[in-house]
Amino acid sequence: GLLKPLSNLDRRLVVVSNRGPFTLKDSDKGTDIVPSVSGLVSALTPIINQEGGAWVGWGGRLGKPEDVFGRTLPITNRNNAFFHEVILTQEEVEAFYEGLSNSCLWPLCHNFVEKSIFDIEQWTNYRSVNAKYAKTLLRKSNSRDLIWIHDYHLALVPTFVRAERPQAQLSLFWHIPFPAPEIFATLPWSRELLRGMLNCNLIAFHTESYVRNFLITVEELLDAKVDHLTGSVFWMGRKVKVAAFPIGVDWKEFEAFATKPEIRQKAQQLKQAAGGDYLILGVDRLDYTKGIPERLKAMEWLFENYPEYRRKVTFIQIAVPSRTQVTAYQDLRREVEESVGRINGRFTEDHHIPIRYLFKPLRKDHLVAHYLAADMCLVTPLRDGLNLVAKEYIATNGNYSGTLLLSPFAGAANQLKEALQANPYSPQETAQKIIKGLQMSEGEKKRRLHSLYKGVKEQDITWWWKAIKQAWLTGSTIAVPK
Ligand code: ADQ
Repeated sequence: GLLKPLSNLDRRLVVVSNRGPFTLKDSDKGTDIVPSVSGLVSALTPIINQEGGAWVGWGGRLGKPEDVFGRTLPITNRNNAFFHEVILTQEEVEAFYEGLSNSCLWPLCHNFVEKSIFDIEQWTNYRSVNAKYAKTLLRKSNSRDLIWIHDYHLALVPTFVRAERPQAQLSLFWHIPFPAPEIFATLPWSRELLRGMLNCNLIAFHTESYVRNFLITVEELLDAKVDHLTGSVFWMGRKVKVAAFPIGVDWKEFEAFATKPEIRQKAQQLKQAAGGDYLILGVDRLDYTKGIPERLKAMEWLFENYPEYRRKVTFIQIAVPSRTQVTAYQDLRREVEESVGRINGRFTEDHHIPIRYLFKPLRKDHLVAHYLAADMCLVTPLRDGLNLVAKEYIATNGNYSGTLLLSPFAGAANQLKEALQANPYSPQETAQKIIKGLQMSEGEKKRRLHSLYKGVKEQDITWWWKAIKQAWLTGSTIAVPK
């Protein structure tokens, strides 16, 4: 029947995501356990800490096909939340993770159809790895638990769980864009994947436009009955709720970092070392969706056409190594490094180096020091589910100053309306908006920043989970604060 209001009593939260909160590494001396670094892990950790429960995910260790379950580790020191490690084989990492997830679904959902590799063996492997996660999940949860599945890696998990446990409470959060139906339809296994998602009770995306795309896609490809007004799909005798909940950040954490004297001092040192009058920053995983080569072209165009800025502007690009086994990412790295070399070769003057480039992850306090030091942050992806860097930059600088230049193709642009916008496909437009931002009056900068800061604080990570939980337990959404 239709979704009835659920009681939250005794319902434990069980999270499942591709990577878990810890990465394990075996050596002669034993097993090293370190926290995993990703936007998803930073978002879910405070939630599981507060709610308690369980988290199923891969811990980075490889095994033989018969090794399904790994270790169980406490997440908190209150003994109320545990990580259950999934073991993958080398072949599974290549076919399921690097292959179908990151070389097929990732580019497809970001509208890079020409980059998508469609390989039936990888799809078969994706299905069996999803069954493997479901097996661990079924063993580590019971039918009263709230099972919260994350991202495009695990779209078939609901199918395997629903088959064993018809009454299960399942919700999926899709962290990347959901493309238009004609793009999604190019996936040879589009229908099986959609049926997998529809085994959930609640499917959540970052924006209304992804919700719209999803609803039209299930109508067109599955002939499902859809109510667009309430965001419901009627499927197999169940009502599936589909809604938008843009993820937020733990702004208090960034604000706390930003007030620390040693971090403020570090920020000052960074600014001084960069030289010139203005420091501009980009922070991304090195991914072709993030528009890094396009951003560099904009900087090159700026230095070429506005020579008066050559010694005044320094641009720091921090790129986190990502998916380094995938060819498209290796090609991108070469392209970026070649551009940085070319631009610095052309425009270095009197020892002022215009582009600084870091290819490594940063500690959070150093990352925040960079956010603090930057007069402007360029978040100019070609396509992005949401983009947390934009919100982190605002959370860090909300009480100080800073200008955000945002791509309209980032999901965050729906909320961060007072940011300057530029089309990343146009280096000229991007360069002109950078200059506009640098020349903006202090009053206008402050007005825009305060309005952005208010939104980031209102729709933070706590709001995000509360809103999802509310929709999940009642089947209806709560109003998004304006
Ligand atoms: P990502 O594509 O990884 O996330 P993003 O949302 O920007 O993109 O999150 C990146 C995270 O990594 C941020 O929290 C940032 O602080 C951190 N980070 C970036 N550079 C770093 C560095 N050099 N060192 C350390 N940490 C660094 C996916 C989707 C996004 C969506 C998120 C969350 O692609 O669209 O916003 O999930 O749903």
